[in-house]
Amino acid sequence: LHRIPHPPYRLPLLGDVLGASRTTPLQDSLRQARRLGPIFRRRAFGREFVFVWGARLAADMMDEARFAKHVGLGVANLRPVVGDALFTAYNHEPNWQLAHDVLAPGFSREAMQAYHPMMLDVAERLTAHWDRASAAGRAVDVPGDMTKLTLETIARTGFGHDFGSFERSRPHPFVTAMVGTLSYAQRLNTVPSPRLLWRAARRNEADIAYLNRTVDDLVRARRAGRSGEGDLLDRMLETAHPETGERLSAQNVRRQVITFLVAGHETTSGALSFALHYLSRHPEVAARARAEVDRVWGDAAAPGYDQVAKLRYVRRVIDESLRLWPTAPAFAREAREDTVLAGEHPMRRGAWALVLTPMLHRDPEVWGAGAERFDPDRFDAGAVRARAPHTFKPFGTGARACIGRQFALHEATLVLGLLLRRYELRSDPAYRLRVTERLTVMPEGLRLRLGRRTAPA
Ligand code: MNH
Repeated sequence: LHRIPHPPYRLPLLGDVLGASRTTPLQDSLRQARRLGPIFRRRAFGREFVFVWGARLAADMMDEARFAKHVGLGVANLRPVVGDALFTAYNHEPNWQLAHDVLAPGFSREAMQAYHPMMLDVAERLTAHWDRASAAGRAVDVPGDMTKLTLETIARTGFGHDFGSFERSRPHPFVTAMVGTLSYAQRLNTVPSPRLLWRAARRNEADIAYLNRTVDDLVRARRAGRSGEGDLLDRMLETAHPETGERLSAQNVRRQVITFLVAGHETTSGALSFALHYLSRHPEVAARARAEVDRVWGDAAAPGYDQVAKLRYVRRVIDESLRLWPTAPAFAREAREDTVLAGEHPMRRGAWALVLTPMLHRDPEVWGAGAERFDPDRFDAGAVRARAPHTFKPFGTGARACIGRQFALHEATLVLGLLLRRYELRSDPAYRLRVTERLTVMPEGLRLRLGRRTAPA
């Protein structure tokens, strides 16, 4: 450990005060990373964390034989809400494998094809909303509207539920409770004792109770009413494990539903928002993407599943946005046994480090000196083949990688395709990208003006 660099000015308790901020711990870590190099440690509020971002070191941590997901920090703080559901389960908990095997078919290609018309339906509620804004010459609130879209998409495809987000001027109370409980989890990391947050803790209890109540209503409605035609909730309630015949318990279903509603929308919303920001700032990229949409979709009233899969360049725009701003910006890995990281840093069994993906995705040894530049061509097939493995990890890695990856990518590609086909995106020249952090990242205050395109759709 003593060989791992750390910032100067160490004060007890307050940690590395220089540059430490409650609201932007991630961006502070990115600054430290640039000063301290590919592996560094940082005290924050009484605890010490090791960060890894150099491509060679990070790739070694992706070795599933020696490393596994570590449930710590922000993830562990969510356990009072979602316990052993997929995202927060410890590796050894039996409900992880059970839920993974039962739910994985809900993310197969066949399942995506079944979700596609529902995704399209929700996306059309967004364009109806944006049509009104563009007709009135009003700027749209990009992160706000993307969050409405992605929440409605996962609620509809996963659980046959409608939060009515587009019909509300304020966020649905479920979203408020969810944001409340996520920020509380993050704040817990920044104080020496949770007792300092007693007032917030009481609010948090109320938020959790509201989340639970919403989900219980949803399950009750499903049990009383029609089937969801094989959606995630049907799977959770009806499907037995293919080998053991075991089913998810009622308590576990509640935890999974909250997990999917949360994990299934914040990150995708951020990814779409960053992509729209970059598209608005790179008209040549937007023009190329739009030309692809026009070519592949023609004047089809509604694109089919395959027509979305064929938008290769739009997909590269999303990949490149996720490179610069992976919206779940870090994940933790722990040593399964005593080992030596990259032949240099001895680690005891259970020792862990955070992989700082926004920095891994900017390592000049992989991405070159212009790594900060937005350039979707980094993801054309030849460039991807030429790159070392484990250098692009927005969805995590190994057995505990994101189960919703294809879902998120299909949804984001479909929505960007629809928006590019329909609107010109006009950015406010005065806007400078500011990134807000909860457990996920989002372009703060991003607003765009829209021009309606007349041709061809
Ligand atoms: Mn998702 C795990 C990023 C969309 C559901 N997700 C992860 C992890 C990352 C991640 C990183 C691994 C975390 C860790 O190692 O601790 N997820 C994303 C991003 C997007 C995303 C960047 C969108 C863009 N995720 C989605 C969607 C869903 C979803 C959409 C659901 C529909 N994710 C999950 C679940 C897990 C996960 C569930 C936990 C999987 C497991 O541990 O088995």
